[in-house]
Amino acid sequence: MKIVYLSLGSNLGDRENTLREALRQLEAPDLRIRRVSSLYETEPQGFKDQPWFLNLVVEAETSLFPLQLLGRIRRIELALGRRRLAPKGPRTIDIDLLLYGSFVIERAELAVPHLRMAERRFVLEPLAELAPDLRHPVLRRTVRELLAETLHQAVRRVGPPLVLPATT
Ligand code: PH2
Ligand code: MG
Ligand code: MG
Repeated sequence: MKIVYLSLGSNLGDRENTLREALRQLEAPDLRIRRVSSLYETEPQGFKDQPWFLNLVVEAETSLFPLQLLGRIRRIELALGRRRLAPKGPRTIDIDLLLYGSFVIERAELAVPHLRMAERRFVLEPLAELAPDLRHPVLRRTVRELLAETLHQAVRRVGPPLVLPATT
């Protein structure tokens, strides 16, 4: 079993409902969601001329291998109406694999840790809520340290963690 962190974001349609549905679809016998961060409204990074995002981070425990997990994520994105319009442009849902244990993976299909996570407050702020002392396996710096350098990006907490329906 590995502990993984996922970043979820939405800036089209009913953002909160889409995130809730994504959490519901992620939860599975081989991917148990352990903790969910608060909900944050965040200024778009990269391509600026698009609506603000709702973002959150999830901590999960999984028996899936990294590429299996990536396949699962793609399937859920498609099920929730993700269309690849423009790179970094508006999307109903984006689910990114941030960390897979302390693995470092650099393949054409998948890079872990996520290549831009260390420069994105919309990732670091919710991640710091769950795991401030977690160390980035390549940069060797904690989430708290990395966050301190991104505070110029606008991020505000807008609500408590979305509640998952109870699983049996
Ligand atoms: N995702 C991007 C690009 N920019 N900005 C914010 N605030 N939140 C995101 O989730 C986001 C972004 C590419 O996936
Ligand atoms: Mg992304
Ligand atoms: Mg993505």
